[in-house]
Amino acid sequence: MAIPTDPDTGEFVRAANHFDARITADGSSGWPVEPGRYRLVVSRACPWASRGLIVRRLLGLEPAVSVAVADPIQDEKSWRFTLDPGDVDPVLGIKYLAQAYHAAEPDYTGGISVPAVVDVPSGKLVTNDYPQITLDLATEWTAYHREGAPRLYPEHLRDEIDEVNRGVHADVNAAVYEAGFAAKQSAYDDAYRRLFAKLDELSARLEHQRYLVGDTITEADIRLFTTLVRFDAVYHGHFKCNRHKLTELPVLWAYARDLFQTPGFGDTVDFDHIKSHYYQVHENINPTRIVPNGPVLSEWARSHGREELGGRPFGEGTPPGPPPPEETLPAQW
Ligand SMILES: N[C@@H](CCC(=O)N[C@@H](CS)C(=O)NCC(=O)O)C(=O)O
Repeated sequence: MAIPTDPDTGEFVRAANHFDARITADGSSGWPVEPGRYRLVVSRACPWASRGLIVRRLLGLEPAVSVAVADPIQDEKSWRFTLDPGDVDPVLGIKYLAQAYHAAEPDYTGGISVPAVVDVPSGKLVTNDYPQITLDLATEWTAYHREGAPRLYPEHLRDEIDEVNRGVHADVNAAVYEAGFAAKQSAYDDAYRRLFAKLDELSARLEHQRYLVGDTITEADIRLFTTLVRFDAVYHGHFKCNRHKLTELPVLWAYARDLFQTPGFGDTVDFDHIKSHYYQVHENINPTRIVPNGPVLSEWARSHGREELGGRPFGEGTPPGPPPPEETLPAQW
């Protein structure tokens, strides 16, 4: 996979999300909320797509929004459904996610990215606008949330969640990629510095409070979690984010384990998909495509002790039940 970088600065250039339609409860966008109508296409390797998997589980949206899981290894036509019988997604009837992009816009020549929400009847891509996808699952799909679903983006906390998310996006979620894909030392140095400064700041914030905003799980925790859970497996080595491992940052490590052990988080994580994607797809930074054997994953099950900080993970609500059988992942250690 070619990694676009700025020739002058050596900085990684992230493509914009081109399809940004919204699915709304009142249907005013032209895409009404409707159970069974949309398919969320993800890779379990991808941190941006994994937000959607977690939110869907926490909110109990599995019966309303189905999921297609792409092969973690893209080929030259990008994401493909080679994990499914006949290499075809059984609901959309396509081999490549690109077919949904081209059904929406035949002349589209941009990147084919996950997460992507596809309209099942027409086969057209509706949106790949990942920050909005999860917010809309939390706020537009409320009629189909399970009983006891948490409020992941409550109105009275939105300003604070948005502010935390801005910093986490720039200096954590995106910064690991900017370090890993930098083509010049200065670009790498800058991303590395911002990343670890932000992780230090987040460690201080989370030392005495269980969650990032308020005393319950919110969208902010989900966005931080998807980078932390990949940290030692891929970002520390492959992306050279190696001042410390997550396991050497006691507060963030306990925070990440706490979330991992919360139903809806760890049960969406597939470390095999994560490792095989990063190490095999980014051939420019790992030309041998060898996938490392470590790290030891059973540590994720270790107790975290953060119950002592109080907090109510689901607020007035309750944890979700186990994932549906067809989405249950094999034991990973
Ligand atoms: N669509 C977003 C973020 C999602 C994203 O980067 N997904 C990755 C996988 S982690 C992907 O699908 N990359 C393939 C591509 O953009 O062509 C973006 O363009 O920045």
